[in-house]
Amino acid sequence: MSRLRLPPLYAIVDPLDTDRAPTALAAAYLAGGARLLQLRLKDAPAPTLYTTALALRAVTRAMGALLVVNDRPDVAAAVDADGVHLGQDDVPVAVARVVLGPDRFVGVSTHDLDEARAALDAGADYLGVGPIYDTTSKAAALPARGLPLLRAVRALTDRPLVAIGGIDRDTAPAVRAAGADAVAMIGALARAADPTAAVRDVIARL
Ligand code: TZP
Ligand code: MG
Repeated sequence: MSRLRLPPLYAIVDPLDTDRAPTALAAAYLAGGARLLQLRLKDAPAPTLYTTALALRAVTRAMGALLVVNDRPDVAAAVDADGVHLGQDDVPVAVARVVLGPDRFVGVSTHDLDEARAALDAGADYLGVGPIYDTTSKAAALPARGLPLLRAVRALTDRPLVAIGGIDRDTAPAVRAAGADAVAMIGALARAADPTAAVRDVIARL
């Protein structure tokens, strides 16, 4: 695919322990100006993931926003998402490409320089880089890498980088300045008293 351009906020739709509905969070993020949503439902049965992804496809399309499905190329293809996000424990990039075809993008989570090099060699369209700061949003998250890892990966590639892990409205500008094309957030949005206002605020700072 031609070089991918990502909006500055990579808003991950994952309610964590908040009891908020994914569709409500998605609507709130879009209303605040988010133009890229990733659906991340780690514990949902496949039928729930699929129907939620379909609903998010409809609302993102209506707003001209990109939709990425976490973990599952099959679900991403089935709902005509724009891309998939793969972790180190998911299928290889080449397998996702077979499922998704040439026009959808594939992002890969990386946690050190070796993983970043491998993801680039495998042809990832963008790299996730983190955790930048400590986070409680991911089970068994690795220790925080800080901005040095982001700067080092930036020096390797001009492909888009998505920084993740403990980023909030206060730290987002520095993360961007260290080389991230986009900053990903889960908790800072899902736990906000007013998620729409939180998105608007972050985008204004970026
Ligand atoms: N991968 C690395 S850190 C992380 C993921 C999924 C969690 C990010 O969530 P938060 O709440 O923005 O720290
Ligand atoms: Mg995964």
